[in-house]
Amino acid sequence: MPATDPKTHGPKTQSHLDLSDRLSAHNYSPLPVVVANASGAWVEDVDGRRYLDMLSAYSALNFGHGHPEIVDTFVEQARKLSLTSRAFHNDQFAPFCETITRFCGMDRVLPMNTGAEAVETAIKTARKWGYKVKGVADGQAEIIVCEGNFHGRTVTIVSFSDDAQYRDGFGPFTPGFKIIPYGDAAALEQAITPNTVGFLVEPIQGEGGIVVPPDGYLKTCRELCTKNRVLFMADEIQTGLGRTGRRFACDHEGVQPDVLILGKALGGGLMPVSAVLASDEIMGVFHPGDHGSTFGGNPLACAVARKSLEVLERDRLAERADRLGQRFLDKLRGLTGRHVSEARGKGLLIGIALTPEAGPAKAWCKQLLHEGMLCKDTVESVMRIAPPLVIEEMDLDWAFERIARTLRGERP
Ligand code: IF1
Repeated sequence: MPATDPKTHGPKTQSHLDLSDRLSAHNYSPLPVVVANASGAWVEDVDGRRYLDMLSAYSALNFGHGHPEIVDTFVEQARKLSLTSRAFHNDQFAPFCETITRFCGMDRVLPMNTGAEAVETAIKTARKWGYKVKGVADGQAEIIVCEGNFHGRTVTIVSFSDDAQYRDGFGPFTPGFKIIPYGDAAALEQAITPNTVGFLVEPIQGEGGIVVPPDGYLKTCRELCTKNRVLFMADEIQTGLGRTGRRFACDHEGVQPDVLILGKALGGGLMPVSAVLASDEIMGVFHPGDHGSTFGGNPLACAVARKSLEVLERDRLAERADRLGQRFLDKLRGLTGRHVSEARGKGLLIGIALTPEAGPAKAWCKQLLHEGMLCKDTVESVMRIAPPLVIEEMDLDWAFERIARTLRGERP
């Protein structure tokens, strides 16, 4: 039970904390703020206190809270038609497929809902392609993944996590995965065997601590995959859709994946929408009944995702993330010293790595909550900064002032 802190806890906040503590599973330990409404980059809690959202639901809110046009699309579509299941066609599905395949430069899309489902779909795609097209012997397919990966929470996905907590108590696990160091293309070359069907990678590791791999890494991995007939599978669930200052983080190196995995912001901040995209040859392995989802490709999701992609392109949000992110990162780099060892990232996906003297990042995030800013620790010693891409430049300046003042002060 978190202690009452009148500095952060208004009276209504405390009763929400008490009730959820008593009635919900304790699989999270959120900062003590209870958000009640929001607009753009700002949120308000149940006691009327305002905070700048510098996490944006881990990039799911690239468009900010309550983007007016996306909300209009959502409400209009909800009134017209929300769900058919894939037993029938719906009139939003084909236009969605057209928009997203064009946007991604891919032949075909397979829509799902959450990120983990899309990753599972990509794994199934690679395995089936391995058996049916590459000719791997039944049951022998291998997929290579990286140390420090985060791809979701299903049993199969935690099977190849190297974070002990994500796995503890959840076995037996799914076999068929090989873990290699992140950022090391030579390790990929060594790990590939004739049974390797795919290489699954985050172009920048999010949960790993905003880890940017060395320049040229993705390009070299892409070449190794092509040479060895291994599918290059990019998990752009967090890094995609403008977040890193490009359409996709792979664009920084001109890399086109074989299998592209999207989620989070694809739902416009309103609902879970995810998707896997690939070529005719690869997606062609799926036949009716092989795979699916009750809600995948529903008309509400299709309308919202399509509008979100339109807004992203029209409002040039990737360029905006590039410009605002570079400026913000430059300023953060000026804080390097007693408490900050490094500021890193691309676009508006930024990590502030703290020194041992600074202690745990979570305490600093709590301190910034007092200052009216929402952000989140990742790994023990890194603060994650990922505001909505629509954030105003003056709001970023406001955030920088608070971050600078806090990190120059005493350890909380
Ligand atoms: C939570 C992290 C971020 C992801 C990548 C797949 C998924 C995620 C690259 C699964 C999800 C989440 C889940 C969220 C916290 C958040 C997170 F800290 F856990 F690692 F963003 F960095 N691939 N990331 O980042 O997508 O099934 O959740 O829709 O609370 O677990 P999902």
